[in-house]
Amino acid sequence: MSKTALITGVTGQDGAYLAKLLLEKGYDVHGLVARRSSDTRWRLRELGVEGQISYHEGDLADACSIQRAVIKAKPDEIYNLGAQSFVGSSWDQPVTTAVVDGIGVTHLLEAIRQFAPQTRFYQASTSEMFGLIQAERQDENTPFYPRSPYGVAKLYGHWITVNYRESFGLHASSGILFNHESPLRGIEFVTRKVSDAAARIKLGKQTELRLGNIDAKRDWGFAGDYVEAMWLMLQQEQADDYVVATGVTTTVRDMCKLAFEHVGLNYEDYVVIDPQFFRPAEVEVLLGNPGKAERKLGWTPKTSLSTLIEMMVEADLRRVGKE
Ligand code: NAP
Ligand code: G4F
Repeated sequence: MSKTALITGVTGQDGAYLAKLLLEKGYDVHGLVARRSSDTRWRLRELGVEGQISYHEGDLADACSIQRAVIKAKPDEIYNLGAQSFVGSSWDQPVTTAVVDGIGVTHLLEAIRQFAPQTRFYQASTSEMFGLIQAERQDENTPFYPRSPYGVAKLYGHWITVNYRESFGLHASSGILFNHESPLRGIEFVTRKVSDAAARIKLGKQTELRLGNIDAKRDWGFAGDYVEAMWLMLQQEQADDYVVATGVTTTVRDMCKLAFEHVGLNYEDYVVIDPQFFRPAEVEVLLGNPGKAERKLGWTPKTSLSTLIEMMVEADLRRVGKE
């Protein structure tokens, strides 16, 4: 019998890649979709899976809609990927971020506890919880120190997941994922902002790229690799928490260099530092230790940063070329 999965955030970057992976594995895939005034399913169309998913209208802030989706979909597995996921916006919308990224997790866990206690649960936790890092390489035992309303909200989501596992025996796992990117990444995130700008500048459609703190360092991987780790977590007998990362950290500056070199340009000729893109409190460096995911899940990242950036720039060259 095929399994059923419910994905919140199915229209996002990770939701689209995960939906594709689960469909390839023979799952019946359901997606929670929030009501919006314009189309949000473009990523699902890009991956050719839009018509293969059953959609449930709902919002993580609305407990009734979450309960209804869980009762109707009857999922074996729930992947909670829905979130206000842009760190920068979390200072402008701190309460929405807390409700959706924090309380929204409890809405799901309560629905599972009351109506579907055998359902396995994945929570999309984040390396942003490490924030002001307390160890050079962050793993599952590193203390947290979030630096944004987003990080604080996600920390609540992480601990309520651990708490419901320990309190009620739910199969609830928290994946502490470091930054992961793809051609489907939102344009507001720095890798995609850079790949899009490199393509536009190359094609004569833009003249400069305005960025904030280019000395910040991130551990960047490919989203297509990371959704595999999410699935693996829910296939384990015991629920647990896992860091998913590449173990390599790179500055925004060097990532720009890779993108611009790919189109034969020097980033220094185009990047302008603009104070509006600096954050009230910065996470200067993130570097994950994925040893536990490697040992227990048999998961390793397959895509290097240079391959990932090339993939993103090539996709943006094709897209911008058609505009
Ligand atoms: P994303 O592209 O921004 O997607 C977020 C998804 O959440 C979208 O489908 C969005 O729907 C949905 N959403 C937003 N508010 C909602 C609400 N109130 N109710 C229901 N759904 C809502 O994010 P992503 O990069 O795929 O990330 C997936 C998850 O992993 C997020 O929880 C993120 O915080 C977490 N995470 C991401 C990374 C990373 O590097 N990508 C790393 C660690 C953790 P619309 O399309 O309608 O806006
Ligand atoms: O691409 P970013 O906006 O991603 P950030 O803040 O690391 O968050 C992403 O990864 C988290 C995992 O660690 C996720 F939880 C979260 O949902 C999201 O997916 O910024 C990366 C770095 C930051 O240090 C930022 O200050 O790039 C720096 N940066 C420099 N100039 C910029 C810019 N970031 C953006 N978005 N735009 C700039 O112009």
